Amino acid sequence: MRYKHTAYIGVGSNIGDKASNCRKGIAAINECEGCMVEAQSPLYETEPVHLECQDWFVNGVVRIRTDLEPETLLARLKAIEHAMGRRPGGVRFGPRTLDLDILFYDDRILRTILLQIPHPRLHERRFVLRPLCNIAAGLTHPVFGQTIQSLLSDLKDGKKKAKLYKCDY
Ligand code: PH2
Ligand code: MG
Ligand code: MG
Repeated sequence: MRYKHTAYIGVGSNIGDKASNCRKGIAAINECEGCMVEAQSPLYETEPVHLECQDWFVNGVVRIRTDLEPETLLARLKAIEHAMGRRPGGVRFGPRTLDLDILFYDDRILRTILLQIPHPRLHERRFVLRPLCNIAAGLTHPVFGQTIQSLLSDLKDGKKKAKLYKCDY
């Protein structure tokens, strides 16, 4: 295998042409030196969570193979967000042109100020678990010891909506 590590990246946008922003973000990850996109979920239109008074998002998830260590990968993802017009200092949980979050990196558990892996809120987010289930239903969360399928079934989010984005099928 060319690349040693497997990571899952959450992709989201709720400003401008959201689906196009997500697709451009995914293409840019694949073009990164030391990364290749191995699998891609469909895109979903998702109800905003945490900060509800904003536009719906388009969300998806990709599985990548990479030689980059998590901190380097994070820096590359931030550079892609920046190139797509995102600037630091926006409202927490607020609108964004492109959001690229590391969800898992192998079965590593990392808790630093800069980076938390697995992503600390992924298990409570339908907009992550729903697309993740398309490409990694049997993956076990290294902290909770539950599969993605099981976390999705247990979700208590008041049935926040995540519906397939119309152009994907
Ligand atoms: N991202 C957030 C906050 N809320 N809601 C949805 N549906 N999708 C997101 O990607 C999202 C969100 C902060 O990163
Ligand atoms: Mg995010
Ligand atoms: Mg982010």
